[in-house]
Amino acid sequence: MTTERSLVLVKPDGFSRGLTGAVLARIERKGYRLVALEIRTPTRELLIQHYAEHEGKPFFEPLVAFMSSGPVTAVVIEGERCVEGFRSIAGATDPTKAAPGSIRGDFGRDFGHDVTQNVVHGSDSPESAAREVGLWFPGLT
Ligand code: D4T
Repeated sequence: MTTERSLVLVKPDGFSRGLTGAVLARIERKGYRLVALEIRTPTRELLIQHYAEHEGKPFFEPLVAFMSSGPVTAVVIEGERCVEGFRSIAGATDPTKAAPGSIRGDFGRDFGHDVTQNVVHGSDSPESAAREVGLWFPGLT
């Protein structure tokens, strides 16, 4: 068994469009458990740490500005290979390329090759997940 945890964010576009419930339903339908959940507007400081790997890239500042523009739903999920599994449920980064049936494929909108607003975030590896869960939910054991 390789039960693991992942950090999922319903980004400001998804939250403001009322898609949190639909995202959570897909997570639960897949069999993953919800371990922690909080609605909050992330600070710039948190986002700079969260997106540290992208610092210096042209989309970094717009990404941090967008992600701190309003509430997000931050969720820790748990389940067998849920890091890879949630990435699969989420679909490709670009909502136009994301497969139909995935969250981004079904809900993501195209803003002209700008993929900043793509509804959800999911950790991309178990190592990233551990780091991100620690950042967003420091008290979680
Ligand atoms: P996240 O991390 O939000 O789940 O998205 P992905 O894992 O699918 O994509 P990513 O880490 O490569 O990008 C993080 C975040 O930056 C935005 N982005 C990305 C952007 O605005 N322009 C770009 O060219 C890329 C690559 C979208 C997601």
